[in-house]
Order: sequence, then C-alpha cells, then structure tokens
Amino acid sequence: MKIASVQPFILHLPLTSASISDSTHSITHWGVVGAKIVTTDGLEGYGFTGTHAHLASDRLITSCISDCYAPLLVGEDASDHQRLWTKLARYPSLQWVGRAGITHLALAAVDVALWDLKAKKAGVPLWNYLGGARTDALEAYNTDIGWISFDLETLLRGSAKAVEEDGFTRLKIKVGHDDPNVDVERLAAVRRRVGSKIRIAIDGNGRWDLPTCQRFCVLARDLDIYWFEEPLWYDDVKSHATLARNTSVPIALGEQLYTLDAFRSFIDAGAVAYVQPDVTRLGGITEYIQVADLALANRLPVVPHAGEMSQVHVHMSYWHPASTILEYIPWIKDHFEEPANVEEGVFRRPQRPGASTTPLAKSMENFGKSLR
Ligand code: 0YR
Ligand code: MG
Repeated sequence: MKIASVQPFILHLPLTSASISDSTHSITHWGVVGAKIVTTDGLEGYGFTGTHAHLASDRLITSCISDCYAPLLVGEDASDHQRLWTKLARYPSLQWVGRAGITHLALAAVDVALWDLKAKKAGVPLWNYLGGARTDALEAYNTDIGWISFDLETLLRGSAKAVEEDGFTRLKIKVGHDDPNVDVERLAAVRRRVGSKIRIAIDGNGRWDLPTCQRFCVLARDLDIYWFEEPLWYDDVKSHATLARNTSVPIALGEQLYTLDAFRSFIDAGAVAYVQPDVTRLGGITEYIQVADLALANRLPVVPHAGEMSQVHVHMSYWHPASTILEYIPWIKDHFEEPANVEEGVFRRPQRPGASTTPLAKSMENFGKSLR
C-alpha cells in the first residue's frame, strides 16, 4: 500500500435548511475539506475535516496538505498510520507553527484517509477493522431540530416531528440568548410538547460567562436537561470545573479541543461528564482513539461531536467501548457513497469497506471549489 499521490479537495455543500445559527456561528454551507490518497496498487482513501465553508481558510488547510504533508507522505506505506501520524505532527518546522488549528485539521483529513485505506484494503467496514461492533443499535440524537435561529413554532414543529414521525428519543437544542430566560422558555415549551420521556440535551457553543451559566442552570432545574454542552469559553478549564461542581446538570465538551492533552486537562479537573472528541479536529482517528481510551480509563461516556456529520463517527461509536450515543445532522450524508442514515432513531451500521468517507463523484464535480 505505497502512497502514490495525495490530492486535496474542497467541497462546499449547501445545508438542508437555507441557513442556521447557533449562539456563535451562522452558516449556509458545510465545508468538506480533505484529501484523496491514492496508492500504487490503485486503492483510493478519502479523509476530510469539517469547516464553515470559508474558502480562504479552507485553502490554508488544503495548502498544508499539498505543500507540507504530501511530500512527507508520497512513497510511504499507507498502513503505517502511527508512524506517519508522528512524522507529520512532530515534523520539527511544522510542529513549530502547528500543534493545533489549521495544521491539525489538515492532519485529521490525512489520518482519516489512511484509515479509510486500511479498512478498504482489508475489505471490511472500519468498525469491523477496528475490532467489531459493541452494539447492534447505535442510538442517534437529533441536533438539526434545535437551531437557535429557529423561531419557537419551527422549534416545536421540528421537535414533535422528530419524536412522533422519525422515532428519535433524544434531541439537542441550542441555547445562548442574551437573556437566558428566553432559552428557559423555549426549552420548557419543547419539554411540554414532547413529554418527560424524551432526553433533551442543550448546547451553548461557548457563548455565556460563568455567572450566566450558573443562573441558567438554576432557572432550568426542573427541565431535566440531559447535558449542557460547551457552556463556557472552550479552553477555560477552571470555570468549567466550577460550574460542574455547582450544578447537577452534566457538562459535555470537546468539539473545540485539538489534543489529547487538552482532554486530559478537563478530565483531570472534573470539568467534563460527557467527552466529545471529533476525528475532524483532533488529529484524525489515531488521536481520537487515544482520547476515547482516556475517557474509558476515567469511566466517562464518549459522545463524539460530528464534524464529519457522523460519516466516520458511526464507525467509531459502533466500535469503541466507551461510546454511548451519536449526533445526527443530515446536511451532507447524501453526498457520500454510504450515507450515515438513521432509522427509528438508530444509526444504520455501515456495510461497505472503509470509513464511509468516499464522496459521490457527482458531488465532487458539482460542489468542488478551486484550491487557489
Ligand atoms: C454550526 N454541534 C455543534 C455547527 C455544531 C455547530 O455552526 O457547526 O452548532 O458544530 O455545536 O454540537
Ligand atoms: Mg456543540
């Protein structure tokens, strides 16, 4: 499995709603920014990171792949994921400018492509290559009904449909208005609409400060919140630990953390209950496994953030023993050969060889952006 070429690509895929917002981001497209790695024996591996489809910064990622990483990869054995990960991540002059951000997102894309190749070479889906499935039924939770930009009527209609027609038993709703009472009222209305049995998580996307979060948790105490995701600024270990001590609502975080060390800091401080690694922000599958193992060693559940919209995480979550449930956002799945589909609230277990990262040829053609 010698690497013959590394070919970056950028796709900007329109969302299924015209646009959405959480408390900190407003977007119309999802960026699928990655690499096709071709081997001398003719296999093609695909890996990608997830972005908000900002072309100038997407091009920083692809130029890192083509100009910095490709020369280090061509001629190497694609099955050597561990050695190649270290070669890229610890390459002295790249480590000097990287360790997080653009270079790490590029590393994620390359690493996922290597794992896709390994599983394709073995002729099995990634979950099977990694060691087999821990469960027959990976439960999904629906994030796509709960955007902060949805008015109350849309929020209620979407929540009711997800539960009554689509079979979801778990929802996630975005919070983070200037006045937390607005969020409490929206959540109370959803709770009344879907009933007490449905699990409702919330996501603040890092908008509020500690006093606002503490006030919110008091106001929301009767709403049975399953977890409070990214309540505070992403890197602030101390405030998350304080909030975790002062509320009974479990804290979830990790979608903005780039490294194993960052996860260790939050876990050691008792600042996180639900661990949310993401293969597209950590350095791919290789580092995701390290974080999931760290969570397991601390007996904490792993609930990945779906920066690849669950195409890869469905494999990780069917396999890794610390996994519980998985995020469902249906924006990009239909652009892939094997979409991460959900039926009756359960993710279909992938059957094709690889990591479910191979885009449809027609999507590459129709939504590809030029790299320069
Ligand atoms: C929209 N999921 C998240 C989307 C999502 C963001 O910007 O990227 O809300 O990543 O927090 O849990
Ligand atoms: Mg989130």
